[in-house]
Amino acid sequence: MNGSVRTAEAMVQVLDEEGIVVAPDLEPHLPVEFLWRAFEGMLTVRVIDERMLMLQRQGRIAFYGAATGQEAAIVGSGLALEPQDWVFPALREVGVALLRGYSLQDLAHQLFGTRDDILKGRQMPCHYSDRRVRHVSWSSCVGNQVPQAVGVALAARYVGDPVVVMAYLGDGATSEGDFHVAMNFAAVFRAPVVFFCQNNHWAISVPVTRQTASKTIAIKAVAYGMEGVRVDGNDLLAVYQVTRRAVEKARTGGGPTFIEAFTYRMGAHSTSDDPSRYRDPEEVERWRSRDPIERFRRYLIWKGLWDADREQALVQRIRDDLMAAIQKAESTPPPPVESLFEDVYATPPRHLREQQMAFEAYLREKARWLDP
Ligand SMILES: Cc1ncc(C[n+]2csc(CCOP(=O)(O)OP(=O)(O)O)c2C)c(N)n1
Ligand SMILES: [Mg+2]
Repeated sequence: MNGSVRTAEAMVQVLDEEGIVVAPDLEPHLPVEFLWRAFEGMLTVRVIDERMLMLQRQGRIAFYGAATGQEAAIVGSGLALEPQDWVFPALREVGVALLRGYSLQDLAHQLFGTRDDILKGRQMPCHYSDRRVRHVSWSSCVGNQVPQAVGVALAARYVGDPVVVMAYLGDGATSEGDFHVAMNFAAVFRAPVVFFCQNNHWAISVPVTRQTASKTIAIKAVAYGMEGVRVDGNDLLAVYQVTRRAVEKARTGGGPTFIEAFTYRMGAHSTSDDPSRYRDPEEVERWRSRDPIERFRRYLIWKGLWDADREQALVQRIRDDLMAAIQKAESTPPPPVESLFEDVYATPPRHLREQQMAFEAYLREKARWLDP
């Protein structure tokens, strides 16, 4: 049904905070190994965040933005995609790329900006992208990716390519003009796109209550004639169900869906931020009891599928693999400076060739000066 206020206001939930199924008709009954893959995906995001925040504090990487608390929204939505689908991420969705084949080694090279970084060290740390897994580069400018995603979705439809495009965005991005342009265009032209908004309650220091006067974020979809769904973003099964449905609907010509995943940013916005300056620690404590990983673990226990040794071995393997990836990245040199001139033009124009020659002369001069 298009434009239903009810679904845009109510909250889809499969698991309660104790990990018990409260909506049996919505429980997806996934194979055991699929459930463990989801668990692994969430644990991976958590382990990476813990390690990288430490490395940033030690001065070994320049910048980091954690996704702690949002793992179910990220992994539950990522698992609903097919390999041919395209992802236009916002700030915190590298966990989606990791599910689709981006490796811990790729991630480490990106954060250290090494010679073997897919992006050749030209992006800020955390701005991951990899065409092999159809994870498009995000610009730091909030909201830019949303109309781009709609454009790609429409282009795919014109050429008859049955892909779905996933546009991730934050609650803050819903205040950008780009968001409204994209929503309108997608609904009018029934683009095969899914908008997945992680409402983590904060846009740096701006709370969601200052972001919008609407009752929910999902309800915004109604005015565009689009289905809006609000889901408990810390409930992996609910996120998976809702996203899977939206992806299938988009793929079969049913048009776009807007999903609001109700979640919480447990940590700082990024390593450049200090949330103690603007938010109440009690709020953070209240959300701690809704930890998405703990909730999913409880579900596995309740189902009789959890295994303490298996989880411990899994976490150990993720930690070991990550440590090995970090060590390799740290011992890999940065990209050669000459590579600065590559990749913009197939045939570099004269002014760029002149700059390149001047730069190379400067490097020769510097080398002579340092080693006469
Ligand atoms: C156009 C623009 N305005 C402001 C900023 C500064 N900025 C970076 S992230 C951010 C908040 C984004 O909040 P949200 O969309 O909720 O995503 P979250 O960080 O919570 O995941 C802001 C204001 C920016 N990068 N681009
Ligand atoms: Mg936010």
